[in-house]
Amino acid sequence: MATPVKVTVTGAAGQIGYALLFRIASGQLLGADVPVKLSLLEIPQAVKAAEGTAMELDDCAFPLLSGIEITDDPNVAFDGANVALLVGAMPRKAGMERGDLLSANGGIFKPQGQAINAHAADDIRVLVVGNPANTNALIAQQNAPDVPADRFTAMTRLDHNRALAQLAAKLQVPVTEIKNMTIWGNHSSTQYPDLFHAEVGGKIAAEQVDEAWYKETFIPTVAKRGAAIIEARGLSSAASAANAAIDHVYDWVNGTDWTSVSLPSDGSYGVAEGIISSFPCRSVGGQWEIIQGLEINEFSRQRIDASVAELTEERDAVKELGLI
Ligand code: NAX
Repeated sequence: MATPVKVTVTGAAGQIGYALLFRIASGQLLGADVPVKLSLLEIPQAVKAAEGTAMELDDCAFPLLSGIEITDDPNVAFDGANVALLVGAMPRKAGMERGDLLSANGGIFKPQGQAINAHAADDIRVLVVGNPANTNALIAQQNAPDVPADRFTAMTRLDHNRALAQLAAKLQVPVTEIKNMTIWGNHSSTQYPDLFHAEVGGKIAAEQVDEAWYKETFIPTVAKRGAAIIEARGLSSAASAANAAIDHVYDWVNGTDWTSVSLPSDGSYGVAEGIISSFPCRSVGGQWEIIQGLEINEFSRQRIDASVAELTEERDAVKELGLI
């Protein structure tokens, strides 16, 4: 058997962790022939619950699962890690200011970035799911100066998949008919799902829906889908978030022509260099590349700029807090 790939999952005892771990262990994250070793990182109070999940993983007798480690120490969890899924985060509580939220998450993502820097394998790939995902990814990345910056990504794949589903339902086509969907900006309500480059049956999507539906229904529905799920389910998205994390890493490792990924900006499309913002990306040879040369019309420009402005504010706030 090949050497197992070490996959570290933080927040392993949470809802997304529960939906994610079984799919990783069954081979859906990396491929049906890739053995995996799981490392579950939790806070001390949740280690016992993570142990319970590990018992269930054992009980599945997954052929590809070569071992499970459970710890509350990031230095152990990230030791030799090849893939890190940073899911555990501090949620916004009622009355919490943005500064408090960023500061609480800095207390999580700064030491995790440092532990990744000190202990992870040379080929480490990081996906941040825990919110505010883009800025949490920035904090971790800035605290891991020895790791190439482009190994740090944040998840906008759930937004991307939501956009595919909404458009497919509107046009009554299978999701497989839709190509070149893009989410730009922050994983927040300012995100911009772009239909000017998406194609349905080979034709531009924006030309197949009326403008009012696009601007007043589609964009807010995609951007506020997380809140709608909470309203309906009483809990935030978990299985769909886990599914998006699987899609993101699978495509990163195995290649894809076009998807949405939040990664450190190189200044493409006028997005401030260094912030972790969502772009249209392809994956080639295990590396993300921003798809270049797209024309950005005035409407898209305004939307992208608004979301990027939010990200630069968050970056400035975490800088002020001494987190980066
Ligand atoms: P849960 O509250 O069910 O689980 C979070 C887990 O993280 C808990 O078990 C907690 O003990 C653990 N944790 C907290 N601090 C930790 C630390 N320092 N080290 C290790 N573990 C730690 O939340 P869940 O529903 O699983 O959501 C997890 C995160 O995903 C949240 O921040 C949530 O906002 C975010 N989401 C991001 C999405 C995205 O598209 N990027 C969508 C889904 C989700 O809302």
